[in-house]
Order: sequence, then C-alpha cells, then structure tokens
Amino acid sequence: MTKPSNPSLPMEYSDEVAAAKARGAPIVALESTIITHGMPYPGNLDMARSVETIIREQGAVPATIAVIHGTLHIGLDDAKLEALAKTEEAMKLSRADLAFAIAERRTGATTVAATMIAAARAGIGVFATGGIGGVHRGAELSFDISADLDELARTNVIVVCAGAKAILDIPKTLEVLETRGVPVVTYDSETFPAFWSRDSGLKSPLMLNSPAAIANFQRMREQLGVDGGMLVANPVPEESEIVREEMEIYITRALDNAASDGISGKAVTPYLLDNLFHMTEGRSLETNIALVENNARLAAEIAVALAAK
Ligand code: PSU
Ligand code: MN
Repeated sequence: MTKPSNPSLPMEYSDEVAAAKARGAPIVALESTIITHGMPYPGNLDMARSVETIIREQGAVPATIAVIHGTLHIGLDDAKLEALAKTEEAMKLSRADLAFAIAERRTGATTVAATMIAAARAGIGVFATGGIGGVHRGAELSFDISADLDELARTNVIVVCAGAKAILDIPKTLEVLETRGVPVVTYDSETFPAFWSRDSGLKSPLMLNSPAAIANFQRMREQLGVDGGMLVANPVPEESEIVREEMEIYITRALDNAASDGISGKAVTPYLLDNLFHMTEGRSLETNIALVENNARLAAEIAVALAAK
C-alpha cells in the first residue's frame, strides 16, 4: 500500500530575499501583525515601507512575513505589502494557528511567535519588531500570557524590540523570560525599556553596547549549544519617547475600558493600542513608528555583524 505523500509547505520567497539567500547576504525578518492589528491604515503602510528602506540602507535585506491565501511569504513585494496593510480580514497568527491558516488557505498576519517560527524555517536569524507580547496585568486571574515568551525560549532567532509595552506586567514578563532561559540584553542602557518610554524603572538583566558584541554573544550561545532566542531591547530615541508617568495615566484608562467592554484573548492587545492611539491623539502611533524604525536599524546592524564571520 502506498502511503499518501506529505504535502509540502507552500512557502514563497520574494525575489529580493531569494537573491539575498543565494549570496549569503544579511537578512532581517519583520512581523506583519503590527501592520494589520497594531496600526491604522495608511500609517501602517508608511511604517512597513520605511522600515524596509532603513534595513536596506544598512546593507541588509528585509523579509516581511505573512500568510496570503495559504502561502507563507518570506518577503513581500510592494503590491502585497499594500494589500496586506489595507485588508480588514487578516487573522492574527501565533504558534497555535500558523499552520491552520496555511492548511485552510487563509490570509493572516504573523505575531512575534509566528514570525520567529517562519524566520527560523527560512534560515533567518534576526528579526525586528516593536514590542513583544508578555504577561498581561492581572494574569494571575486571566492567565493571559503571550505565546511570544514560549517561542523566545525555544526558537533560535534574535528578536530586536523596544522592550515590553507598559500595558503588560513588565516585572512578571521579565521573570518568565528568566525562568525560560531567554537572555534579555538591553542595547546601550542600564534599564529595561517600556516601549513608548525609555525606562521601565527596572534594571535590565544584561547590557551590551555594540552590534558586534551582540553577534559575538550569539555565537557563544551557539558554541555552547544553548538553544532558543535572544531578546534585544532597544530604547526608543529620546526625542520620540512618551515618559512613563504620562503613559501610565492613559494605560490605566485603556485597561478600564477593556474591562468594561469585556475584551479578552487575542483582541486585548489591538484594543488597547487603538484606545491609546485615540487618547494620545496619535502620539502613541508616532512613537510606535519611531521605535520600530530604530529597531530595524539595530537589527540590520546585528545581521551584518553576524554575516561578517
Ligand atoms: N507591538 C505593537 N503592535 C502589535 C504587536 C506588538 O506595537 O500589534 C503584536 C505583536 O505581533 C505581538 C503581539 O507578537 O502583538 C502579541 O499579541 P498577544 O499579546 O495576543 O500574544
Ligand atoms: Mn494574549
């Protein structure tokens, strides 16, 4: 009896990423949930394009990752990027449902967790995002802990972010990362950043101040055979930050709104981000864009440093 053959994974590289892979050029993965669920159109498209440009300017190649009609795309051309930025239908994909979207030929954006899985599958070791998911405030009751944390513990990708959003419980998020053995390295700062703010009030577990040092640390982890990702936390540039005390006022209000509207599960993060956007009259979005651009630059520098063996 012949066994049914396994279906192969429908994975497609953009021309630019395929060429970069062929010549061994540095590549930086980018997530797409930030485009579909993290920012409104057209600011999301402007952000997605400018982040790609910044990575190219540093001598690396951007690979935005998304599932489109069941194909896992590693790198999107401009037409696909624009269509994704406009769509209202995209699923928000994590480890649990990335393969579901592919199997069911759906369209979905990848979170940090799903982007790490796709990047590792595509042989891409560096990834830039805004903020990671983490332990939500009140998680002791809701059990809401992002799958991003488990993914960081198991998948070998360096994730460059601006820390954790202060809508989360940052001390608990750092505790989980420590328990799971994820190195948390702050770039050129003693304190762990809180996304819109440069300082969460918490000391960072580790600090390094050059892309070369980060690349070297990663090589030592590989030499030791230590699996899993690394979290690089890059504080938002000073001129774009919203300080913690001010942000805390808006966050408290947004959390109250989420509770009274009965928001739960996957909808929580997008709901809070939208609330904050309105409360800050768009300033939270400007800061969000600035920090993603800043992370893209650092991620490209790290990818370049890793390629220069
Ligand atoms: N940061 C943003 N906007 C976002 C996210 C992060 O500024 O939309 C997304 C990321 O894709 C992250 C996800 O992986 O939120 C976490 O969602 P959850 O808390 O449901 O795991
Ligand atoms: Mn969650």
